[in-house]
Amino acid sequence: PSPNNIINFRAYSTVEQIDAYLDYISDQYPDITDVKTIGYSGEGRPIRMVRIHPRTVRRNSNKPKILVDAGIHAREWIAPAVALYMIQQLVENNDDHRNITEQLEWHIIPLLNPDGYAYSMTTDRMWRKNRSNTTNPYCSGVDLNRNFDLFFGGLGTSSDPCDETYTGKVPFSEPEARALRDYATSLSNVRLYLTLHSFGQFFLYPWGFGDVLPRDWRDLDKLGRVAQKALERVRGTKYRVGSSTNLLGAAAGGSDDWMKGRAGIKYSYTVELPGGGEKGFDLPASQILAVSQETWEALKTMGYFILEE
Ligand code: ING
Ligand code: ZN
Repeated sequence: PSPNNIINFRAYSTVEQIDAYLDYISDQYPDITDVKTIGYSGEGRPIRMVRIHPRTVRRNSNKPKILVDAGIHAREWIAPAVALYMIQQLVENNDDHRNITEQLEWHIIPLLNPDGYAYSMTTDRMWRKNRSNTTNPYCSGVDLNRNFDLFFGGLGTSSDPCDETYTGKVPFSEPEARALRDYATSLSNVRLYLTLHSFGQFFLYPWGFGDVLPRDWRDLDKLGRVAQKALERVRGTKYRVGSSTNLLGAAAGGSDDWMKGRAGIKYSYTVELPGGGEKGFDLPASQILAVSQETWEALKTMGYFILEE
């Protein structure tokens, strides 16, 4: 394969660069990857997914799967960067971790909210939501992480389109949330769901809708701590593990709650990557590689856990 000159993890990628990298992956590694468009954003951008699916291995459609998304929130730029790093490692460096690429299937959506991301690059660095029109002509955007339908409109949400946590009018009003829902529903045997956000250094598991825990919370806590330890080993970065309500306060309608409560994915986590810069979301680009490397160690370890379980 020709060297990849499209992403280098020394700068944050634009939507166009992310698309170009996915095109490159799909051209250069057709035997390992499927790159698919799973839906379109409100402004018509494709929402794309990379499936790591080596043809050299006996193909079994019911392999255990790991579903990862990033960039639900526009300003959390480190999240898509880490997702691209994961894709690069799984596709271009797969000798280091053959078992988890061959015996598991990874489905990675590196940029769920391309409209918001583009807007945060061109116009408003602190933009969080998507860019859809609302009932208020002065305020646009829905918080995609409040648009899922487990306890839609509950604690930690807003029905005011001018707020950062605006739910949208109805559950799944937004094409980006529907794309993720429909893609998850189309897969069988998904064992682990990870949604990459920033910031705060947490492995969060359900429930986010309120102050109760899933019946199997001990299992989620255990895998969270496995990831936490693997991450800390790299360069000492400390994460906390717990339910999102217990660690951050309730926020209903999130994707992690839906994946566990409705899609039946046992292990579902929101990963809050490290912050930096002035506002926390503007982690300097010089940190992308170090954050990606330590996070990838944790996520690989989660892969091995899923494989052995
Ligand atoms: N934080 C999450 C948010 O959507 C969260 C917190 C986690 C809410 C899990 C619900 C479930 O507000 C960020 N950084 O977006
Ligand atoms: Zn977020």
